[in-house]
Amino acid sequence: MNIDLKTFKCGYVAIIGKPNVGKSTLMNSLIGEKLSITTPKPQTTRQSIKGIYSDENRQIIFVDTPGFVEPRYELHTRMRNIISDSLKDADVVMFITDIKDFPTDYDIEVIEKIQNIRVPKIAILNKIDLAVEGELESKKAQLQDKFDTVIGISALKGSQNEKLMSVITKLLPFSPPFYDPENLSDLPMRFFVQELIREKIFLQYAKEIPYSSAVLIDEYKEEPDVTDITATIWIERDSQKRILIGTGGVGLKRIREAVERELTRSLETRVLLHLWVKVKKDWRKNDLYLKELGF
Ligand SMILES: Nc1nc2c(ncn2[C@@H]2O[C@H](COP(=O)(O)OP(=O)(O)OP(=O)(O)O)[C@@H](O)[C@H]2O)c(=O)[nH]1
Ligand SMILES: [Mg+2]
Repeated sequence: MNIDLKTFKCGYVAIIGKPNVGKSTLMNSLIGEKLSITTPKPQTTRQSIKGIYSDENRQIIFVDTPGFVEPRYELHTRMRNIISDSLKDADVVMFITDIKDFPTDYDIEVIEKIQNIRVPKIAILNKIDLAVEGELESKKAQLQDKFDTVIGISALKGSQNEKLMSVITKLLPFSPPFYDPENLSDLPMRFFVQELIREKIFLQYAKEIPYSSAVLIDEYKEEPDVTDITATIWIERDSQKRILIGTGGVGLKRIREAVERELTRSLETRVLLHLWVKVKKDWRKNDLYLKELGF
């Protein structure tokens, strides 16, 4: 790729907002790859996930964050710290809200929190595919004075992607690229596998099981004709372990097959996944366990 360093732009864009508003969906849509898992349940994302977009004029490093949550567990406190850290490094802040729910108490809290951060801010009213006539204009008006730009989009449909990318580019500083333009992320493949397993748990189980689960990859072996992966799902209680595994192991088998199918497609090689379920009692409240699980 030929780049002109005099005009090249590069910077970090922090994506923040309440759980379930579509932050991860938007990042994936702008990058054109599924980097961050998305599910209909709130609090899907737990760590900050970088997605890197590069072309000959710019490199935009999106930082997808967990949604703001009321800290009920030590895990939530860490999720909050992740959001604060991503704001410290940001060149542009992109606040996302669900047009149908705006303004929630969370929205107001987040907007207040970012008011004094001295970088350009974009407000995004997402899910306009669900909005009624006139809703976009009236809600835009409520955000106009607090943000540099307010824009309505549907992250799911990718409407306005080009417009949004050009708004972001205008706000970015001139700088050479930070990452190799070939890279889409700075995270290793085993992280994405771990997240994919979590996504299937979120999609397959109701209530507490998804929130009580964490995944660690124990072994990742790439052989010429097969990628062989062993992972453990850590869960908080014995009763949950039984539900997760299911009668005769059907629950676990469904997760395994869904992950194998998706990975085989994206890695273009045969993938074998070996899954274990083990209990770490109340890991979300336990400092040591949280460290072991990578938080
Ligand atoms: N109708 C509609 N649904 C959307 C749109 N964008 C996202 N969604 C859905 O909203 C749900 C949540 O999306 P996510 O991208 O996981 O939300 P998030 O903000 O990353 O959530 P957390 O990671 O929990 O903070 C998913 O079911 C998405 O498919 C949109 O533009 N329109
Ligand atoms: Mg997310």
